[in-house]
Amino acid sequence: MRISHMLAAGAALIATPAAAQVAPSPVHMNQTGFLPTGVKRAVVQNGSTKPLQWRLVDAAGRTQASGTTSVFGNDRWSGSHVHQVDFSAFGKTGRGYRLIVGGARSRPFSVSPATYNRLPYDALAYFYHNRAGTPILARFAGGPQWARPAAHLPERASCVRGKDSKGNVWPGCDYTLDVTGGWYDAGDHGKYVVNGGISLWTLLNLYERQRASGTASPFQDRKAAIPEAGNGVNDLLDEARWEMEFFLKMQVPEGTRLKLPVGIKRTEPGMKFTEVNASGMAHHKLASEKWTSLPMAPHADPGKRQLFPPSTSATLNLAATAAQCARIWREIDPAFSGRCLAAAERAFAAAKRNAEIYALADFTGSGAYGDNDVSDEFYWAAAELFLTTGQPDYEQALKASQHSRTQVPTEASWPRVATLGTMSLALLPSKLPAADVQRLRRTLVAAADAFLGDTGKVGYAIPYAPAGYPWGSTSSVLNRAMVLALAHDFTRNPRYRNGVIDGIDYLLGRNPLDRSFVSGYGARPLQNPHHRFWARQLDPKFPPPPPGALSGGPNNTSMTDEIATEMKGKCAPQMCWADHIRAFSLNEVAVNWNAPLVWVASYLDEK
Ligand code: 9MR
Repeated sequence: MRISHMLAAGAALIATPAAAQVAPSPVHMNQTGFLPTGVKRAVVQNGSTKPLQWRLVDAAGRTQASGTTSVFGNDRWSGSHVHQVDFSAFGKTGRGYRLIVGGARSRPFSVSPATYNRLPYDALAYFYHNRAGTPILARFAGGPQWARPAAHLPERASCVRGKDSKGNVWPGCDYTLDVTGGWYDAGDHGKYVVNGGISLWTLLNLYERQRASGTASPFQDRKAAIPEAGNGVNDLLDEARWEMEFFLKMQVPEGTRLKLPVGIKRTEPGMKFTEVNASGMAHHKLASEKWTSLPMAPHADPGKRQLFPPSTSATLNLAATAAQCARIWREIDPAFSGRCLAAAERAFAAAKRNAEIYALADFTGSGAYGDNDVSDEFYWAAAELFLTTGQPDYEQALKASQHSRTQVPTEASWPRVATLGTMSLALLPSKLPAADVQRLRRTLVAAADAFLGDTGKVGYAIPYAPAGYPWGSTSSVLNRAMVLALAHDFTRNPRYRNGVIDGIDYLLGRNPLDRSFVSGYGARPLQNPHHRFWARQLDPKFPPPPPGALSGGPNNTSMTDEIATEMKGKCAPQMCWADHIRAFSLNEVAVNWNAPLVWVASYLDEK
């Protein structure tokens, strides 16, 4: 803080390090420590082709464990020749341990059952910090630096109209909607139904999984610092409801006819618009007319905000999450549950009527979240609606879907959501025949096995070995970890829980950058995310990120910002990252990345 105050005087546009970062260590490991049980690994970069000796010493310097490294060799993901240290057998709780490998010494670390007792709360706090349409109060936000006035309150908008990037003239709509509330998506202030959907599902699924597995929720009322604490409802649900209420407002009013491109998958000049009954669909997003500049507190946003045309994918995101809402709030708040159920059923019917309306309105100022395969969204929504209602229509839609025959699912991501439906069906009681549930569980275990198969291929021993690292790669690791956790629930085989640990260890420091991708966690944490308000790197009047925000992480496949462009072609996949506010393709934060962090951190904190 003090450093940036000194450096930034009169130099607001020169990026200055927000705070000093400690020097890298040659021993790469989870910088927040280890749980007593489960896999414990470190990685060192060393050219030796022979194993190295390692010792684990306690705070007094006494050797507690020792062994030799496994020589992994050249690793294409880190671009280095690496050795792995496996000290899983050591499980003695304590602090101040160090690993000495060859000549290299680690930072002190702890082994403790409390390793993950803060992260679930800090990761969830991300969502409060990014609420739209409400003041963010110091007493909930963790300090006055994160407080800010209400922004986009109220938020009333009409549909985007006029020429898109290809000269198509969008007709707009003749109504405005009150779409106040929800979460900002990421470093920008757009509110997107598609990406909000997987995020909302993930938080609600955490609640449902903890109930299904008989685990006490860490988010019982008053556990989180949010205004709703004390209302008698689980705080995780309170946070999720903030987004759900916004989703309900994004639904197209009854009796609405709109001119939309039907069946067209790519924006092209001269697109044909066809009038359709759009009632019950969901608008794809609410976003600015132009990209706003950085830094910018949400309440200072000068821009015009617009509703974007409804899309089939957004409509099905609404159907799926509103179906979840309907069953979760059934007893907690029957009226809200009823609103959710009605919205979900209307949305599903609207999506069936308008099954090929893709997000094509190509205007600047916001993310596209375009997706021209909505078969997985249909499957997901049918699964959630079937679980909630037991209606045969939804079961038929489910069974007719190609996704019901997937043998080895992939990890979910915002455009690929079939696995979300499978996870819900495998987890929750339903009218599905027991044999079908068992089969779905086996497919998730098969996915988990495939992920574990990747661990052996990667120098840093993580269950993730894509040809290239995508935008938001940290969330791919976490979405895999969720499947691994369910595989552990279903089989009780510890190897799956170890896969979860390998994943989180990578995010918290066992990586070739020796960085933790989570703010406030680890010796070398994320400090300068791409975020308009957590923008201290650009202006000391703005705060740093609060603890618990996850960077999108290394990305060597779509390096589009000015920092990434410079690095392109010069970095191994896991090295294509920079802790810089301008590096939006490497270092943004987003709701769909923090949600699985909440899920996985809560899972690891279970006793
Ligand atoms: O997460 C999205 C990623 O999969 C896409 O490749 C990328 C480019 O379209 O957009 C990412 O989402 C961003 C969104 O478009 C706008 N808000 C910030 C999101 C995270 O970077």
